[in-house]
Amino acid sequence: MTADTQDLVHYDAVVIGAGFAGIYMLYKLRRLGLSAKVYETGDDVGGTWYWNRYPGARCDVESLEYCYSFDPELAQEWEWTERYPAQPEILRYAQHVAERYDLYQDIQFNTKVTRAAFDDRTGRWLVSSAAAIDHIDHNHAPAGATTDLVAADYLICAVGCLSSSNVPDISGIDTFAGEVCHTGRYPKEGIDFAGKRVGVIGTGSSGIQAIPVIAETAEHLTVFQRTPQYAIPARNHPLDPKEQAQVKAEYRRLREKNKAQQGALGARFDWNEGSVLDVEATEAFKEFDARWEIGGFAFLGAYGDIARNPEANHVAADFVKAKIRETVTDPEVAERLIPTTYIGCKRLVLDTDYFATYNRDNVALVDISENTIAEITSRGLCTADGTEHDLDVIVFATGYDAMTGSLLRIDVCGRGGLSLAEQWHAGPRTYLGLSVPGFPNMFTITGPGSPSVLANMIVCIEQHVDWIGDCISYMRAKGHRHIEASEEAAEAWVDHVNLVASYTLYPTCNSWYLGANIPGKTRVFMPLPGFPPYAEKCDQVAAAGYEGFQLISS
Ligand code: N01
Repeated sequence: MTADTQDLVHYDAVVIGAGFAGIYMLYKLRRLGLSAKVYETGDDVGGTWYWNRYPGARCDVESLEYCYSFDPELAQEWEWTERYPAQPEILRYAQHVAERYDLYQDIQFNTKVTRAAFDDRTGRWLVSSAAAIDHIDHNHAPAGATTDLVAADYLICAVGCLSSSNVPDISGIDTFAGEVCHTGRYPKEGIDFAGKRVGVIGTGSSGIQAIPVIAETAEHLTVFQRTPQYAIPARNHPLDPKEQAQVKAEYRRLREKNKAQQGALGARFDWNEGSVLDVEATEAFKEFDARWEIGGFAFLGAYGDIARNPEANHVAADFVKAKIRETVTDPEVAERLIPTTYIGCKRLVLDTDYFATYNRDNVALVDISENTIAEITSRGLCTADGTEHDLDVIVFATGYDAMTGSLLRIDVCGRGGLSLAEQWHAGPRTYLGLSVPGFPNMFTITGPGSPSVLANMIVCIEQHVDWIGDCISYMRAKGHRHIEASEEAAEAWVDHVNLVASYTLYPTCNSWYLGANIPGKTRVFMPLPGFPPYAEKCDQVAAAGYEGFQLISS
């Protein structure tokens, strides 16, 4: 970057992304009296909940827990309508927050940050941005279309863990005559499936939510499944105002209790510590049945060793397999839907009528685990055995280049021109998931190495934003100009994350937690299991004068 940086507009902080992390960060920076600019690719706030407009999109964390807690008045005034919030309601909530705290004025929409480089000469970040183009894979900004260059003391990446959509490179995709979309980049105007032959590729959380809804209107739906998934009924329902009032009467206590849970959620359910192996199978099945009726992640709280012990995991998995066989009337289809991985090893999915959807006459399941998709033609999709599936619409529910994709698609360069891609060539290396060695004054909200996707994202976001805010205040009070994680601290942190993960069954399957869904991506377990010890560690680091960081005053 050769611009004369003295002439550039300067902000104390630039924030990338106006999702839940970005807008709370902006609020926090304002409260600290700092100038800030937020860049956002979409044309409104909401982040992942702005883009994920696919039919059936709904959060798998309960509404009363999937919201901010930083302002008790906000928490009391917002009324949720359902147990689990649907995408439009979450988006309205994000918009409400942005309006309530007058945040819109500092957010530049329809703008993609293309490059962020630390300028060794001035000790500031130089941030380039361009007009965003709307495209199925719009993570790629148009080359050379830089429209804006600003300078900032702090670069705060609030880019989201699941924002960089993964569209598989299937030959012929551009020749398809029908409509194509990705669930994470779903068109605002929606898609009318009535009278159409629809193909859905992918059976993760997004596919499993979309499939039953699309099946209701499509003439025919073909589901292309590479790996079967475990799903537990969500048991969504309208929220009883009395129940909501009761929860809100003790809201602070509930939110604090949540923070003491491993996943920072579900404080209203019992999370048993006991082993499923200490009880008779009939008793275990009774407990699982009760939790199946409650719905949601309460299922995983039945016993403490499901996520850790293979034998214990089998008991829980067998229960769900029995439910699938009970629900799906065609035994051959049921067997194709039975997962072979450990339950919970990939993120457990909460569903509404997913397995029952395969009993409909207009729904077919195609196993593409071995008979892979060979090509997409103008008429549809062709599998390796030569079978042609004629389609009018193809929905990619193929997930994300998770946790690192959104950051690496920006050309981020630290001290001495070190690129983030180089720094992370063997997998993401952060200290606390908050900071990267070689990248002074850059913070990553819910970055790799923090609990993030293994916990309630909103709780994780608030904890990170509060920590970053405190850190900046500390630096200003002490006259420090730069903060940077040390190589040793990051090294030790990556080892710690891997060690903690190794006590669980998470690393045993090909999940996006490991980057296994993206061809060529280095396989490293990225999130850290366990919110409470993590938050405690962050507090300890701060209390010890930001141990593991180098603080530089000039
Ligand atoms: O993505 P996924 P998602 N050819 O990666 C398949 C959160 N979320 O968007 O398992 C064929 O889970 C892939 O197959 P396989 C939540 O954290 C939350 O569904 O890799 N198939 C898989 O079946 C979730 O975990 C909510 O073998 C291909 C599917 O596509 C995360 O987002 C709702 C393929 C992708 O599943 C991601 O969920 C939605 C290929 N080349 C999402 N590539 C809620 O809150 C991938 N697949 C409820």
